Amino acid sequence: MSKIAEISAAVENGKVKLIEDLIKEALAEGDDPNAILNDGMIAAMGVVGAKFQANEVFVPEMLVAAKTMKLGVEVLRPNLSAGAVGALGKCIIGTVAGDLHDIGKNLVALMIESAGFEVIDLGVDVPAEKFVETFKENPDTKIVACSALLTTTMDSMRNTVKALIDAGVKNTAKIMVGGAPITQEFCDEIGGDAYTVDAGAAAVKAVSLVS
Ligand code: B1M
Repeated sequence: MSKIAEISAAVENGKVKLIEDLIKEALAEGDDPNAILNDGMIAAMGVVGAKFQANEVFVPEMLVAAKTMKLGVEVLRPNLSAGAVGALGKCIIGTVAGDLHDIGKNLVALMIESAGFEVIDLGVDVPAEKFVETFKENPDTKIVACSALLTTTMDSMRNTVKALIDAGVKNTAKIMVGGAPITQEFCDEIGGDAYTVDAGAAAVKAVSLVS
């Protein structure tokens, strides 16, 4: 089994104690950090999701897989970051109200930070008012980024974008949206400035929006 396959299996099976060593070994053997992230860890979370849908695993297994993935991302973090932090301005990011998923949001935050932004991470389950309040406290913000992972929190994203637009955010900043159930059509419908499918694309888009 390749090291990346071992990493994938460790995330899928929630082997928190193994993940740090496995990633360090993979890096030492010359595996590409992006391949470790995408083909190893993110792919494993997809398998966990499919198994959850098929009632083969349940919330506790999803949680332990998520914990393993988060630790893995922390170990990989120095190998993924590159840019001069903060040079492109501020980006406020959060997972919208009612939604507790933060792995994808954390990856977007990491990539956007690596691209050169100062990231203000509001965490998960963030009320629309909190996004607006933080923007008012940081009027020099260039990007506000909202993540949602549940079809049931898409409405929450709609409310958040509306609150941001009503507060005049679009006069000086751009609103980015993303997450598994979000589409370009939905972004257009709710008035977002940009939708991207993954963290890498989000960082590229964020840079182009301020350039
Ligand atoms: Co939940 N969960 N979960 N879960 N969970 C999903 C999302 C689900 C698809 C699983 C499934 O049924 N197959 C399903 C949603 C179904 C739907 O709405 N259509 C689901 C469900 C139902 C639930 C609960 C309701 C389960 C329950 O309690 N019965 C519950 C809801 C809790 C809540 O939020 N209120 C729940 C809970 C949880 C845990 C807490 C146990 C845990 C989250 C832990 C954590 O995040 N700290 C969890 C997990 C781990 C998952 C899966 C298995 C993995 C999510 C993940 O981290 N993926 C997930 C299944 C799946 O995704 N296949 C699932 C890896 C991550 C890198 O991908 O987050 O998609 P993702 O991020 C991507 C892109 O979406 C994008 O970039 C990232 C990649 O680069 N992206 C953006 C994300 N945000 C972006 C923002 C952008 C741009 C791109 O611009 C701003």
